[in-house]
Amino acid sequence: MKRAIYTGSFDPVTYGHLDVIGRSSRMVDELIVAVLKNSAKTPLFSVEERVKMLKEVTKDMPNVSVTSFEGLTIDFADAMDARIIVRGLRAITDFEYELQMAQTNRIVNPKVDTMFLVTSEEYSYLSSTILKEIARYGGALDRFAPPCIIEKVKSKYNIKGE
Ligand code: COD
Repeated sequence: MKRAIYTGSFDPVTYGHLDVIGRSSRMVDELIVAVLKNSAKTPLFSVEERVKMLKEVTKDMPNVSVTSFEGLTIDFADAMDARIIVRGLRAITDFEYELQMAQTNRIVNPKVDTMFLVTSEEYSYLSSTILKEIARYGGALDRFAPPCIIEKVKSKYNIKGE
């Protein structure tokens, strides 16, 4: 049984995340998508809201489950009996942090490997932060996330639907 975890803030989930979820879920038997609790960042959505949104957008992916976790990613991988940590790489700016994290995690637990998926070209610019920034200024969001997510972002910012 090949089980992987894909962790992140997902505040909120974007088409970039969904692309990584779709592609990696086809490589493994089971993919656990997990929202980190108590991240240093101040989130727009609560952990529960983010889990709910992820569940909604992955409901047609039978081998994908969604949960939340606290603490270190590597400990969560161990607790889930997963041997693969999935991460997405957008630009060279992601690389330094991701390399450091992957190497540290392998020192802590050599049984777990990090698998990097290079972003699809159309999502290389995309992050939850960019989405929220555009939302704040009332820009069009339809290329960034599924309609059900955009609706929730708009209601957080009190933006009326078109
Ligand atoms: N295309 C491809 N990949 C993407 C895209 C995109 N457009 N957008 C995001 N991604 C990838 C990111 O590169 C990342 O791999 C993943 O999706 C999640 O992204 P985010 O932005 O939602 O979440 P992050 O990166 O802010 O969250 C990272 C954690 C908070 C989960 C991370 O810091 C972590 O694991 N922390 C736990 C503590 C820990 O174990 N620390 C490590 C010490 S070595």
